[in-house]
Amino acid sequence: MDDNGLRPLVAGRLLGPWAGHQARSTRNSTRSCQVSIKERTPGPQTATDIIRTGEDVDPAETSEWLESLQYVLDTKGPERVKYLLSILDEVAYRQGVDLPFTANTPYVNTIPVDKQPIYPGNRDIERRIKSILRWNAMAMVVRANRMSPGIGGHISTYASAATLYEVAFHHFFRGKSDDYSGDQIYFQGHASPGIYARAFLEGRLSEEQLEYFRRELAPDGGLSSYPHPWLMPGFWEFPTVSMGLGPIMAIYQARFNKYLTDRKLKDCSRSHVWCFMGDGETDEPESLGAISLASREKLDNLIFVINCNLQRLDGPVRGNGKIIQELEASFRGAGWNVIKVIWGDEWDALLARDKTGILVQRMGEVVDGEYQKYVVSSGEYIREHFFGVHPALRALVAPLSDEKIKRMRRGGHEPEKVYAAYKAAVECQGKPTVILAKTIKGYGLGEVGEGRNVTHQQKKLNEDELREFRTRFGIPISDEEVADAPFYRPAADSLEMKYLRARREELGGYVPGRPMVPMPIEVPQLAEYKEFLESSGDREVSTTMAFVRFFSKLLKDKKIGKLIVPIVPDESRTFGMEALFRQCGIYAATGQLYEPVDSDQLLYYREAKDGQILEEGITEAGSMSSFIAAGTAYATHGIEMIPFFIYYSMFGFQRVGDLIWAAGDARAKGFLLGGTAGRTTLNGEGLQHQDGHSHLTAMSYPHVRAYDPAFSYETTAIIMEGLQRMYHRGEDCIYYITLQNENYKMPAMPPGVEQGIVEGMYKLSTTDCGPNRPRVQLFGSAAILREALRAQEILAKKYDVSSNVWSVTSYKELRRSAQAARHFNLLHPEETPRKSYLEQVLEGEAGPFIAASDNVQQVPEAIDAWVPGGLFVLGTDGFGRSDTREGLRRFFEVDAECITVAALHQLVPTGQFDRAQVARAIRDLRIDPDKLDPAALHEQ
Ligand SMILES: Cc1ncc(C[n+]2csc(CCOP(=O)(O)OP(=O)(O)O)c2C)c(N)n1
Ligand SMILES: [Mg+2]
Repeated sequence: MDDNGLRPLVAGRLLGPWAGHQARSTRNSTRSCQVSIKERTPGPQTATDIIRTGEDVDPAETSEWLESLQYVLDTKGPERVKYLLSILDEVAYRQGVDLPFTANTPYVNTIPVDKQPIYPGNRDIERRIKSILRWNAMAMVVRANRMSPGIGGHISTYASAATLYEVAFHHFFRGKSDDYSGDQIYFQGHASPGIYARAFLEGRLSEEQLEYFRRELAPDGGLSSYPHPWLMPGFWEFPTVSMGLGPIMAIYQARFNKYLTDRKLKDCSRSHVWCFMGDGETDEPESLGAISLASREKLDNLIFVINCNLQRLDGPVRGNGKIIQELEASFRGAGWNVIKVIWGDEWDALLARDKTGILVQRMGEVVDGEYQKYVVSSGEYIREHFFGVHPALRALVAPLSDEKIKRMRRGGHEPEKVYAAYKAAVECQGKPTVILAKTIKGYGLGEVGEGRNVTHQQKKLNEDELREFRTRFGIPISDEEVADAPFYRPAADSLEMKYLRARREELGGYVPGRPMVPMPIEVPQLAEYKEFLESSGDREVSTTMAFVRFFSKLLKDKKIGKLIVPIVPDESRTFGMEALFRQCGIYAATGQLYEPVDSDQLLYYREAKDGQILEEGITEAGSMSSFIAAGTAYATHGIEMIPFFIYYSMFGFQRVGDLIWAAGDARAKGFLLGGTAGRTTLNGEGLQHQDGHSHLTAMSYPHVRAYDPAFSYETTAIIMEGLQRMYHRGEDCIYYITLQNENYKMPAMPPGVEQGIVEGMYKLSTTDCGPNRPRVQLFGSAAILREALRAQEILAKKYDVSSNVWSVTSYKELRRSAQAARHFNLLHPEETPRKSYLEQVLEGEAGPFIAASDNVQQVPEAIDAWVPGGLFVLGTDGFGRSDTREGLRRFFEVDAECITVAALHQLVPTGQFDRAQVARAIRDLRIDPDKLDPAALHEQ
């Protein structure tokens, strides 16, 4: 034997059974968190025992190879085997042996039974607690649906995940205590009844609250259907039920924890981020879309627990395949530590007895649809269909009764296995961990739901079914009472309750929980930023440029500068923000490991461990997830952070609208800056970029204050007000501010307009053409405000028409305050009617009123009901086009000439202008009366 222990190996040939799995995987993974070959193949006792049922053209030679492998394993250990296999792999590869790549390991538990740690809890008490939780969670849904049929709810999700949660509740989840933020836990939305059931036992929720599950409008309030910090502010931390958002938010939460630690703002190094999700949920692109970020950033504070019950709503997740293997390959390929928890301990004995590996092979070849079928089948069926395919397998279970075969559990229902996986996950260093736990959907529901395709929707149990459930889980409820499905809570001094409380005390308190401690911080005053309220003189700048200059000063602000989190998805240069790279640095957990190509320049691409900017790359979804993590840091970590997420406005509400909605659910705070906004202002980019509808979408987001400012002083006043409102007064809302890239001279802020800017509108300019001349009111926003001002001139000079031009900064704010007043007046007919800001400022102003916007017409139309005589609106409905700004504004009919015509047109019904005069104006202003309707899809 030579030094490498290679003697018995036949040169140039590779080991059959492991070549694909082990050798390749060694090449593709780092050392930490690895499990040895022996650990990963619990079936055969030794390598030489293995039987290949496939073709083996030279069994004697195979044996020789296996013997040598076994020899090295026994004498030098697994590390040596790994090394040798990797060398063999490489040599073969270089000589053109094309080994099929697989990131998979065999379909068995990653942690073998002999590596399982001793379970630290009292299994018996924990089982009793879990049974009570199962009962109460089920009863909550059943009772709610008896009280109001159709109210909904889910039983089977929690039923399959109860062990996964309970092991974590008793032994892992850390509560928030003192200065320690605890763990951040993303609970799977549909498992909420189980989490409520636990809070009930813990005494955090009352029986009445449980009674009113999904009845939040009940007199004393009920429980929200799913995790929702806005509706249950002290309880839930993270909204998760829009599938896929939990996983991506969790990844960026874990990264944000590292960011806070690296910037020395808060030590989050003891926190873990746990994300529980369904296997069906992994089909959402957001679920797996950011997993490579997690490994790239070495997020060893992140643990995904995927409940692989093999079912989603309609049926199997992968009937013809294996979701666990598929996910294993994706996560291992992305560099995660993957722990499979597939089989319960009854299977360990079988695996130990199987000297040939045929059981592992069979486990691997059966598809998920078949495994699901076994759940609803008898032991006899399983014996025939699973074990019956090979005499060796059949022999393996010959001593077992059908009943025993039927009761062999899956790993996700076995606390020891789950505990082992969690322990390995929290101890893992240098990479994130995913636990793939195999379970049964609707576990414990018996014939009504366990493993059935309809189980997701199951909400009703009849008396017999309730009795069976009660008996199976040993709930002390009598036969007389059981039909009522009453809630059950053991006495406060019972063993169960004492144990439950003691475990949580030990782990730092109850979870979930979201403390609501107001933390007003001092923010700068507008007066400190007055240079941004002044005229730009002869300099033509855009609102984007003005914002960036202002932002750069804000980042240096003594009071809040370091709390700001600038977030950009690869658009800094688009917005002229590259100077910030140098000023603040780009966050990089590793620091900068290379000399940047522009290092000789002043504004070089500076990455740093304490960098402030989150340069996310091209992912608006990831950026938004960072925004949420930063914007909720006040609740999660007790520290106010101020995110500014700057992006192409087209790729905001339309692209990641669900995440913006989740930010509201999560009560996030901060600023969204929609750059390059306006359908005609971003002119050359064409239809994929020109946003003329984000303000329409924003209109429907309850927590968003949306502004479309025209001038630097407006933007500045809005942001300063936002800082006051969110960070000093403690309101949770999000400011959405659109920025444009058209350069023009910025005027100085006129006196007395501050309130109007934040409330939504103010009168900017007036012309007076004489006492008997008609007067029109022109509303303009953002860059189109200047078209309204030009129209004012045309109207005065060419048509002797007086006008007022109003800058409308926010139709949404105007509408909201008008709605609030109307709501009060509707229900208080005998009281003095309230007047909204909009009604107050328009009081005494005579129409006609004309609005022009770079957004769709529906945006200004939002206030139509409150404008005396109604509002005639010009907007940019339809697909964008590439052309000059002038061309586009004429095409969409929002330029000064079109505004002029609209104004004259509106004077016809008042008798102050006639139709012929309008027709003449159309000719004079060179508007083609037969031009295309910009919103038409096809030429008419
Ligand atoms: C984005 C989104 N699409 C659809 C749904 C509706 N939905 C709720 S649960 C569910 C099936 C869940 O299956 P899985 O993720 O496997 O969870 P399980 O209940 O099996 O644990 C679906 C489709 C949703 N909540 N969110
Ligand atoms: Mg599922």
